Amino acid sequence: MKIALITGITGQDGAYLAELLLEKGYMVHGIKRRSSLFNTDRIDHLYQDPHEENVKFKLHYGDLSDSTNLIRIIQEVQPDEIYNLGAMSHVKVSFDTPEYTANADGIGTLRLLEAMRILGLEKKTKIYQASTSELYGLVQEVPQSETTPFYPRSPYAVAKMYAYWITVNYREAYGMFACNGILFNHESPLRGETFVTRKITRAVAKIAHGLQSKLFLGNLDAERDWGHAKDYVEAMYLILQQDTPEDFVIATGVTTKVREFVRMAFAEVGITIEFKGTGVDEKGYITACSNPEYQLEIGKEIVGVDSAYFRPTEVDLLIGDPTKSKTKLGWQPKYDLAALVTEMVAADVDYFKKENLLKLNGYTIKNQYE
Ligand code: NDP
Ligand code: GDR
Repeated sequence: MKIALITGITGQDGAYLAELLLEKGYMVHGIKRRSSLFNTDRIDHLYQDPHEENVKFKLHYGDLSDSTNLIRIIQEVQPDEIYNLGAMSHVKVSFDTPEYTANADGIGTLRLLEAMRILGLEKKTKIYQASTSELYGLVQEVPQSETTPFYPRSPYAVAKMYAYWITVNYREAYGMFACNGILFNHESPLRGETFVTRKITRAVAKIAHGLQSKLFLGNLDAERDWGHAKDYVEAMYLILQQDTPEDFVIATGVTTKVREFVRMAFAEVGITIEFKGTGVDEKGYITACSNPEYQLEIGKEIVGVDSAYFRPTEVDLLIGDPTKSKTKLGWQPKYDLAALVTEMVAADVDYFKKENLLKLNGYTIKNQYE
């Protein structure tokens, strides 16, 4: 039985990857951070009582900023494969917490690689580094491939650039099976609530049910190559199953503006919206609503721009070239953007239908922060 260790197991990708590896018969260990509230919502369905026999899923408290903790966990687990998904992963927040981001996202990767060397595992254990299309930053060429130069545009991307190169360096210096997956944006119903796609799909569901009046966003012109997280964790697994360690771009090859994602998401619940104005004065209005269940007034302004969501430096256009991953890994995504939007909106509509029932019956519902 193969043994995997996943950092960031409580995140979107960690949850899908853990599920995939368990299906493949792995023993899955994950590192979770101590938190004052439970932070395991996404993986609770995988929990196994440690008192039972043949437990295949185990969580360990830890943090990428704590070397001794990482060494101890890796020593205990003796993993065949490490998937380093843990990170402060929000680009905008990285401008607020740049030092912490560098520590967790940049040096955290070094700590794992060094732990493997200290424990003499550099020939036994393979490691996957969660690299990102944010490395491309300011557009140098499109579509972006494994050979496109990097130009990071945020503390997050700069930290991830260190992690990318230290992974390459340890592969070359010590012959380690260390690989970067350069993943373009990937989303799902498990996506964190403050990333733009999930923020939009939640707002669509809440506005439809009368739980929110307006959605405020930042740059509506940004273009992203959006895929489904479920497809992307398959690629992570495949990258570590190759004969030689290499870096791969994982993307759909299709790019879409944020504004178009908003339109598609509202269309899922029968709401047609039209945008008027430019920059911070741009607004989205309801022009039609085909769903009689929703009491929405035609002409109502439901989308606005708030400059608080602008980034000091933005990444305008991402579109990946997945040729290498398709030919070498045989990777093929199952979802397109339309299917992704349908699944995300349906999940949020289902959730907020229930929240609305609670509200109608006099219960208070949770505050939502964006
Ligand atoms: P999430 O933000 O959903 O999950 C991040 C995970 O990292 C969480 O489990 C979080 O724990 C954990 N974490 C945060 N800080 C630390 C720390 N200091 N030590 C240990 N663990 C920590 O991210 P995704 O699942 O979306 O992404 C997974 C990885 O892939 C990240 O590294 C991200 O940067 C990268 N990436 C993501 C892409 C995407 O589109 N989703 C694209 C390209 C790269 P907690 O739950 O406690 O917060
Ligand atoms: P990104 O994802 O920065 O690409 O990083 P995010 O969804 O945060 O932003 C995508 C684009 O949408 C624009 N935008 C907004 N973004 C947010 N979060 N909130 C808003 O209100 C809003 N309005 C417009 C942004 O400016 C941006 O251009 C994600 C993360 O998962 C990273 O960890 C990962 O490395 C990259 O994807 C690939």
